[in-house]
Amino acid sequence: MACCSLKDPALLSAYSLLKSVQEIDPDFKDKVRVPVMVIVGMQSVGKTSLIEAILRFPVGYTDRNTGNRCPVRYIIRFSEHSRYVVGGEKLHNQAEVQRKVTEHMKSLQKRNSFSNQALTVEISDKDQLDIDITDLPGLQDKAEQDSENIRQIVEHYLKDESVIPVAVCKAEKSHETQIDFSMLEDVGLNAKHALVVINYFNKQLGDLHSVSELNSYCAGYLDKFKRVHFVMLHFEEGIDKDSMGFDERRRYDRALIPGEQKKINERIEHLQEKEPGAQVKPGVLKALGIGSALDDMQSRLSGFMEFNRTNLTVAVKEKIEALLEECKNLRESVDLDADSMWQRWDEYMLDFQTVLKGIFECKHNDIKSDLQSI
Ligand SMILES: Nc1nc2c(ncn2[C@@H]2O[C@H](COP(=O)(O)OP(=O)(O)OP(=O)(O)O)[C@@H](O)[C@H]2O)c(=O)[nH]1
Ligand SMILES: [Mg+2]
Repeated sequence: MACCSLKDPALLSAYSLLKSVQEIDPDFKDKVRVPVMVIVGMQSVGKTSLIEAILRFPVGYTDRNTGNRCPVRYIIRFSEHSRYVVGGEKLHNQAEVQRKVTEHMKSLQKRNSFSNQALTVEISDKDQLDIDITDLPGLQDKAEQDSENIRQIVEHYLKDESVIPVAVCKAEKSHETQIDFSMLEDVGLNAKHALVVINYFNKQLGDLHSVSELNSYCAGYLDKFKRVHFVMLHFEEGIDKDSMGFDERRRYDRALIPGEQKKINERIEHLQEKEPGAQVKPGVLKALGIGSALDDMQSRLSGFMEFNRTNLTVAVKEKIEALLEECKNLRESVDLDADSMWQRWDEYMLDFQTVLKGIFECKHNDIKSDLQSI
């Protein structure tokens, strides 16, 4: 499979369309399994920050006491025309998107309810990339009062065999102490299918003293998981993103990917100075940074479409034929009714003519008899 076809925007857009059709047509759901890509992880590991890194503006509703109460599906598209829709409501700008998502979460919180039903957020803009991804509420420790409700939502998504999970975890000292991953496996995460994003990499990267240490730290994870990426979704320590206004946050989010990459490069240069001649392994280099994780996420969706091209084409063709047949039947039934309506109208007009004729004849006879009587 050619590399560029793995991130084909046409395939990614077709994927979103298929998924939306499937949501409104249960019949189609049985015919073809379109996977849903979900972001899963413990609370506050940076799931929504990953979405914000894609969007390059804030959407998150982070409430330390309650967290998200339902999944949020983000349909993100590159387009020449800006379009923002949340829960079916068309909005004017990005700030309104954040406000609507927050309002939705607050209204669930007010009713003290949780929901499996995803809030759909559609964002099209000329600086967006193509992706369709669902942000799940963060899992909590068993002692927390909402933990069971959230667990049920996450399990509901993970039990679907076709799910593509993006598991976000906080970087630990080594892959061996990465215990939050086993908590995710407890709720049904299949490590083989998961794309693992190790966030909070700043701390670990700062603690590594040489290129060899970086290579062996990452190699531990790369051996354990099939697809893993090391990212810093908050690359500048000491900055309080949560207290920023919308515009300031957007500036931060826009600078995030290049800023993070710059920081990674500077750190590698520093480690190389300490260990002259040492090279970061290509597999490790490829796994560093938010950009590499986003590439991989897009490739998974595009790859699904490419791999299932034949099945999908057959299913879509069958669906189109079934819809055309339905259309034909509908048209015929309308035509039939129209015919019978015309026939009734003709009969009515004939009756009307007969009545008129009768009246006229009556009148005529009356006049005739009147004349005769003169
Ligand atoms: N220091 C540091 N903070 C981070 C990092 N990633 C995210 N944060 C911060 O952690 C907090 C939670 O981040 P979110 O992205 O909302 O986490 P989440 O996983 O979506 O949280 P829930 O939806 O509540 O489970 C925010 O204040 C982020 O700014 C990181 O890599 N380093
Ligand atoms: Mg979140």
